[in-house]
Amino acid sequence: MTGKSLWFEGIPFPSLDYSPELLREVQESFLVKDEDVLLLTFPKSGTNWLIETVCLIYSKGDPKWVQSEPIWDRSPWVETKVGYELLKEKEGPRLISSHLPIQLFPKSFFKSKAKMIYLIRNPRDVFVSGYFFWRSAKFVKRPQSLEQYFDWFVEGNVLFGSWFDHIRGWMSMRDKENFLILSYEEMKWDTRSTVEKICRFLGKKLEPEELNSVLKNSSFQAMKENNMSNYSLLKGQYFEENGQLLRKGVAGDWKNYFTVAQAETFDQLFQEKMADLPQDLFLWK
Ligand code: PPS
Repeated sequence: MTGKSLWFEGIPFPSLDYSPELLREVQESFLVKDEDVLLLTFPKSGTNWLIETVCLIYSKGDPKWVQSEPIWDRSPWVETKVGYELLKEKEGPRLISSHLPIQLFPKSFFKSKAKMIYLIRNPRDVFVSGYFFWRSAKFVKRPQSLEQYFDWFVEGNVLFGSWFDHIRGWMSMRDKENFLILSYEEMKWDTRSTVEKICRFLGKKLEPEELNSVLKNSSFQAMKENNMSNYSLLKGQYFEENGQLLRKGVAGDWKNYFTVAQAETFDQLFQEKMADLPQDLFLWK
């Protein structure tokens, strides 16, 4: 059975583990603490890679933690019922994941000193990754074809809303010192430097062998083989057997799927919606 979306404030959410009451409570009442670290993305931007990397930085490259606790418990999703309950109970500095657009994010964050990392990915690759992922999910309205999903995506009628609005909203934070913007593409092209950048931002110092271990254990292959990180534990209840979180893990896969007409439509839309933002935010160009 495939699910329907849950609509809240004009944004579609997954139907399972989300509710309008909870989304309102998260926004109004969830208390972000100064020592929390928040990992923010539009879905399919490389969130789990970022989470795994940060967990490994916290454990100084020791893979025990990432190999023994599911990724959604290590850095719970604040907007889900399960994640919200877990976070309220957690002591000490917390890692918190979220796909929420800025206007629905916990208000307390904006008065806190908590650090946030926002990861951007080429929306064309976000689109392709999402298409294949949601086709195997049981809790969303599934796209029937790439063409159909393309129309949904450009209209912003996909989970967590318009990619363009999500980015624009969060980019308003870009000059704040507790806000770090990274891109999936820079993580791919120079993973080591990106991990070093994250360490500097979080005030963490790693020895060279610890850094090597972070890189090794957060690699695509290591994550694909790690049952605590590859979502295989969710197969059956949430996903079909063929569902894969770690599908290809490359930059530029959209070129294998877009028609010339779709590429032109997308370029034009991007130009219309994003021209006034600094273009060096978009490293895939
Ligand atoms: S979700 O469901 O929104 O949380 O998905 P998310 O984790 O944001 O994005 C999934 C895509 O990230 C890729 N991925 C990686 N790429 C490179 N290296 C590593 N270690 C890695 N881990 C996850 C994953 O393969 C998805 O991209 P696609 O293009 O579908 O392969």
